[in-house]
Amino acid sequence: ENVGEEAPRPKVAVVVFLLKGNKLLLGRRRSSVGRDTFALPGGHLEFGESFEECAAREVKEETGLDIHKIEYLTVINNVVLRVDKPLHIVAIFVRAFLSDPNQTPQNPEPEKCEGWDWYDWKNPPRPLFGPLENMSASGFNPFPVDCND
Ligand code: 8DG
Ligand code: MG
Ligand code: MG
Repeated sequence: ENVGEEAPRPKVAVVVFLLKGNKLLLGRRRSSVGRDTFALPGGHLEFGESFEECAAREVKEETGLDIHKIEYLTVINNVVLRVDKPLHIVAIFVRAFLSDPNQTPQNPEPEKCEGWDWYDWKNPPRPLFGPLENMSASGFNPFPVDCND
């Protein structure tokens, strides 16, 4: 039973709604999970990391951008029991803002993403990454009450 292979375990990811005015940053994925769908920057929590550290590190690695005012929003339990590649990811969603509003997104991981741009959350590019489409459909609003126009 399970010789030479670990039983699958849940992973933790931190995903970032990076807000700029009334827009947010999305990029079309090239990774195998969710290929060709528009998703937020984010990735897996490393051992010993805080959620804020993970958010800032993943955004920097994936977009070159520096963020601040990182705030917890919600958590989602993602279970996809595919026979070939079962996936269970606990995704922590945060929001954040640009430390320097003049910075523009780069694409340092072109094998993982087609590139980043600012989009309207009320009229997002589609297809959205599955978990994100669910949040959109449920009316989830990542914007603080004071910038809701
Ligand atoms: P890493 O090797 O850099 O640590 O990880 P990654 O390759 O950047 O991981 P990822 O797939 O981008 O993100 C981890 C998981 O987070 C992803 O498989 C599922 C979950 N997730 C959501 N929604 C979103 C989203 O909108 N964007 C991203 N990037 N991940 C999301 O549930
Ligand atoms: Mg990453
Ligand atoms: Mg990622």
